[in-house]
Amino acid sequence: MQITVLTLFPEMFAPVQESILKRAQEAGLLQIRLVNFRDYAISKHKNVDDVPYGGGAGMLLKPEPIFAAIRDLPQPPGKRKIILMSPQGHVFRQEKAKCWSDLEELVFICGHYEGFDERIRELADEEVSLGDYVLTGGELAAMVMIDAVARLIPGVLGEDASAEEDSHTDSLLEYPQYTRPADFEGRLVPEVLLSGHHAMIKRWRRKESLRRTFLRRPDLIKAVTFETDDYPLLEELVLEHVEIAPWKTLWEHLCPPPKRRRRF
Ligand code: 4H4
Repeated sequence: MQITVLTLFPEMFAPVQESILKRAQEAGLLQIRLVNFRDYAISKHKNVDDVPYGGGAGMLLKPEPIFAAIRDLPQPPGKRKIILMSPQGHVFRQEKAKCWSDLEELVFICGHYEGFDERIRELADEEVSLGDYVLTGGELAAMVMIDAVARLIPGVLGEDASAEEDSHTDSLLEYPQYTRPADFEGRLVPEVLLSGHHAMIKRWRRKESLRRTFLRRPDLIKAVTFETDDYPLLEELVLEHVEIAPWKTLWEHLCPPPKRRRRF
């Protein structure tokens, strides 16, 4: 995958040139190209921002340098999406990372200052926000998204690891995980994980994923597709946690109230 970032601060992207993403680039699984759109500024002083028409605080990124930088990109080998980083975009989630990980090229336009001239939005296929807050620039948000997407590219996490069972895969949080020692200051690893009984381990992990999701993120339950084998686990969990309200979420999800027929 080719990832291109339009930014005024290419030096900020050192973190995505290290560790797993560095190895992915060395293996040819990923290319990260940084384009400083100040290089495309047309004025003598290389201005990339200006005051807003109509007055108001702050500066806006001018359209010319960004349009010129996008037009100067080589034609993509295949599917490409241009992403505008902005707090006004839809919020980035794991399923978006999965969708993007199949693309040939992703282009991130990183805003700065108080935002963009509105005409810049015409360039973007999508406008995406890291979350419901305003940052000083889109660079940190772009790095987070690059990391979340790149780790889903086959081969990037290496032979052993897999993104298949990550949290937010099928909307469930991941089950608790343990490694050696089996007894750490009296804190024991659950016996089932030491049993070698793969079916029981799988059952325990699914139940703990369900438990953790209900307790921490009942808002995710509505997106869960329950399997037949989940129902006995859910019964056990309800009996183990009679005090928690999210079961209402569950019942509404499993047995939605009948749609009221409109009489008039
Ligand atoms: C861009 C501020 C656009 C306001 C910016 C607007 C985020 C975010 C972010 C610096 C820049 C801010 N980028 N996710 N959250 N006027 N970027 O806060 O369009 O609202 O990605 S505006």
